[in-house]
Amino acid sequence: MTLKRLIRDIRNRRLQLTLLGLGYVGLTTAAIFANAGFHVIAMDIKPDIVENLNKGICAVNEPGLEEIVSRNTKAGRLRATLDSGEALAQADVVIVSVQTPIDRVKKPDLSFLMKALKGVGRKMRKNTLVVIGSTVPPGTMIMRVKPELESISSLRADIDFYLAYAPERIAPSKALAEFAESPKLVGGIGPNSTRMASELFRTVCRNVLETDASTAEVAKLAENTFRDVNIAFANQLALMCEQLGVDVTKVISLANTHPRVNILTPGPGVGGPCLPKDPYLLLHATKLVGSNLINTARQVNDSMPEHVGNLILQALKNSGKGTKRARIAVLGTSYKAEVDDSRGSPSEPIIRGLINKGFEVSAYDPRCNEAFGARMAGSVSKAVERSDCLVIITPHKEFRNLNLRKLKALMNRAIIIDGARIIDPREAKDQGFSYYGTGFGGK
Ligand code: SAJ
Repeated sequence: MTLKRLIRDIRNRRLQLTLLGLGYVGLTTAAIFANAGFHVIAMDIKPDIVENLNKGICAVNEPGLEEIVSRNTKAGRLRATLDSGEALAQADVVIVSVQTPIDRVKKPDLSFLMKALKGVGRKMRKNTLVVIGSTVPPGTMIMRVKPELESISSLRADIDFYLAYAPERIAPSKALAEFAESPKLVGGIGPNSTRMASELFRTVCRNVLETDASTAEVAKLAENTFRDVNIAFANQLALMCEQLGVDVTKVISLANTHPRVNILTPGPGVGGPCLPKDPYLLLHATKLVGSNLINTARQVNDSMPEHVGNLILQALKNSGKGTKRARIAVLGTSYKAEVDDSRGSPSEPIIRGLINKGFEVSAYDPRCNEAFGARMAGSVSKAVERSDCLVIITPHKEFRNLNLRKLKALMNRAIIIDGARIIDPREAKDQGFSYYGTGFGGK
């Protein structure tokens, strides 16, 4: 089959697409390609995810996704299986979207990816297009993926089969719109691979940016690492503002009026599946000499939950009644606003730290069922009932307009620790609260 014919088949949706890994990114990708008219078989090792998808039920809570999943499973364009052999048997295109976590010593763990590649290599035929969507450390495509697939299949990359890296940049809760609208990086292992993969993504993305696989690997990691470093700067500034007696939110909003300055938002810590991990994937591939901005930024961001814990202790001591048998109400356990995902959430170390100190902790989150060992409350009011201190971690919309007067009446002590900085300090004080917040050095 010539390159031209393959491209024609992509445009006519005449290819069978197999997706390996049905996490939040994989599931979104599978549903979007099926919706564009491709026949998609998706494979995952988790039986509940596979079973649900075949019933048209979506395992992740993403606005609009379930409707697409349900429509396309009914139409017969999307189905899931536990059997990778079956999923790969007829595949013309394979997209690999398995997890690439870091281990306890922050080293990349590529075992899921390498296992998936073994299966792909065995079943691959001439002209198959293989796309790696998982975030990977620089050099992985050239040094690990290409040799693995070539040696198992005895086919040559960019000649007998096509191989490209196409990292995902979508943000939870806006995944469908971002998949279509945000520029898609596509980096082939050679020119033919870039061409094929970019044709594929042009069927579902408005704007495809072509590059080579190694550049795309670094670019993907540079994005999230830049965000992490920028947030670390904001957090460091917050800690300094507390000592300097000024409010970091005012400082940042003034500094950001400069047309070329964009400081991100300080908070109780950086969580989620990407930012706490991707800087380590980037660092791992190189040997930096001297001071290391990226590691330092990680340390600053990782120190923020402890800082919130210290603000809580300080506030309880300052209240005159001490910390003994204190009851703490925590609002928010998801890692960021309006998502139900608690992976890496700063609430975890904060809540566990409080429990370890012998405090009684209740938690409420309108989206997320995780309580990290705290008593799960059903509402803000239930969480704060008889508490000594209200701690706000996740800036969910629901927490932005709290009725402070009502909450104060329910609480034992009127203390607010605003980790997420969403309460107006003036209003809290007017309602009789002692107010503490990340980067709030004001009076
Ligand atoms: N955070 C701050 N201050 C900020 C922004 C975020 O403290 O100014 C914290 C959040 O509260 C959260 C963590 O950082 O705990 C991560 O938040 P994030 O908004 O950067 O979002 P993620 O982890 O959901 O990242 C995704 C990324 N997607 C992928 O890598 C697949 C990323 O590429 C996007 O840039 C990002 O969403 C986005 O822009 O929303």
